[in-house]
Amino acid sequence: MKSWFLLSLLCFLSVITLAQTEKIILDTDLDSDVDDVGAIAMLHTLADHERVEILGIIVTSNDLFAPQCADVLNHYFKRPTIPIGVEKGIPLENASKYTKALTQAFPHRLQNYDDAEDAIQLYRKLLAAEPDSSVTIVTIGHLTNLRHLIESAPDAISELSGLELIEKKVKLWACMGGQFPEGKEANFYRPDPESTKIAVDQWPGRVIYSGWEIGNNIITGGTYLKKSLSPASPVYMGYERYNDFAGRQSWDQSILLYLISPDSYWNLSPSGKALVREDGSNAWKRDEGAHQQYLTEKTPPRELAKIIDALMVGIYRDGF
Ligand SMILES: [Ca+2]
Repeated sequence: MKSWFLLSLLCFLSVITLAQTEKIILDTDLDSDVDDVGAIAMLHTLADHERVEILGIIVTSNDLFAPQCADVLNHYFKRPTIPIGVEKGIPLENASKYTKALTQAFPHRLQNYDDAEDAIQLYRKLLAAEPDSSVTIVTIGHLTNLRHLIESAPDAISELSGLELIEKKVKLWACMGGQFPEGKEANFYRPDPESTKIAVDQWPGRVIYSGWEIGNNIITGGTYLKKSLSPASPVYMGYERYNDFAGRQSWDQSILLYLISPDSYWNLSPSGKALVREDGSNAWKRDEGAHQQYLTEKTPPRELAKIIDALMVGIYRDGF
């Protein structure tokens, strides 16, 4: 009995010791699809259990209510001071099924799109303040703001260029985007394939891609979510407005699950580099000296869906 107890204690302690708190900047196109809402809900569950620290949220979207909607989610999950950045000076619209409704229904700090910070300044400020090689940038949308970070010049925030800041501060770019080993996926081709090509070609460090094929078979946000969430939750309202809990692919949540448990649920491709064409489609070139890899399937998608659904409703198990 005693040895069983000691063994259990050792296993528990090893899980605690191994679990790192990942410093994350999330770059999201919180507008057209609802998996961004699911990913942000999941991120807050992980923050509740100190698996991640959310440094900031970059909203890469032309949706008039997207930054306020991110702010709504941060307020609901009791992190109302998370800084939010947007691309300034762009034409705005509201085509989202849920951003306006959430903004009107729930408390938030930002009253207008332009109350959010400038995305490039925020990216630079957040990176400059962190220790070397400590930040993971997670992109779950298109790459316009990331491209602008790469191309940013030294300024009052940092004497380093954007590329130098990335080299010094970022340990990983975790990217939901592309289709592997070859294909055409929306984050890469719509609406800004030029920025995709620049970001992928010029990125100086390690990249892990979760391609379209990974999240496409993982269906979450259905009946389980409806039963498990309070109707007073903005996550509930988001999924209700989007497709009334008919279930949705989990492209954006998948890269987060990989991040907190990199050895568990997927295999990694051999090292190489994504080759982005002008139309945003991509291929793959194997290269042992390169620092990019993409996820390949290992765990049945139905199992992954259960884990992601649980994390989206706030349930966390040790050992993820
Ligand atoms: Ca997205």
